[in-house]
Amino acid sequence: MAELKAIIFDVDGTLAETEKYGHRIAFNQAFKQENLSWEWDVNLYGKLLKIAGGKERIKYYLDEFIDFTYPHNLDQLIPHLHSVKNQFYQNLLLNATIPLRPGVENLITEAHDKGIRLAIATTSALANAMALLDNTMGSSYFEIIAAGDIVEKKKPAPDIYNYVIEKMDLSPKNCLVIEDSEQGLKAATSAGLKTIITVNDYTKNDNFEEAFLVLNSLENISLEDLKKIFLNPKM
Ligand code: XBP
Ligand code: MG
Repeated sequence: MAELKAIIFDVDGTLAETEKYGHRIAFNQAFKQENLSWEWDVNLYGKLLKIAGGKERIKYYLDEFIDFTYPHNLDQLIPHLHSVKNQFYQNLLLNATIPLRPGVENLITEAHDKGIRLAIATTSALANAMALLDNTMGSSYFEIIAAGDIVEKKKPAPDIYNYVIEKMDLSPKNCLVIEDSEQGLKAATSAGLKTIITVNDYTKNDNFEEAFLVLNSLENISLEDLKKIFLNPKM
């Protein structure tokens, strides 16, 4: 039987409800500041979440949701908007902390204290992931924080998970992933990783057929529970 040696956490939607309380709001603040009439409401944002990555999401919106004539400087416009949005996001986290989801901090500290290796694999920009951690439990528990453009292809491609496993010199069979979305699940399972899903309002209707287990949250889930689940998901 493979031993559980490492847990790899997604960030947005898994550690905290950052899509709901942070990213969407920051995108809209950036559009407004840049005098764009775009407004992403909750329903539209749910659709846009199909594409991971802030820059990629803006491009998807322009391609599929509005009639937009591309300016000659689109290559600069999208990164510019994304960087304005990230400033708003980081300010928002400084001014009103988005709490970690129930059970997250307890599980991470317990796993860390008991020698389980921990990592982050996110499509968010590194500064955004750090802003969340710095404003909540800190980042020292994680051996690696793999984020954003560090790999060529974002989730649902497996690249970010392959990156973490390689850097930590781990075998996929010894790792467990905690994700919240179908795109994240695809990324992790394509990297050969067992994945537990904790759903949220944006992802509750996603297809999680390939998940090892689907939970509402990590509340009251101990490391011992996870170890048992890792060996036998039916327990
Ligand atoms: C979720 C994402 C991110 C955020 C926005 O990442 O897709 O793009 O919505 O963050 P994950 P950025 O679930 O993998 O943590 O604007 O920094 O990309
Ligand atoms: Mg996520």
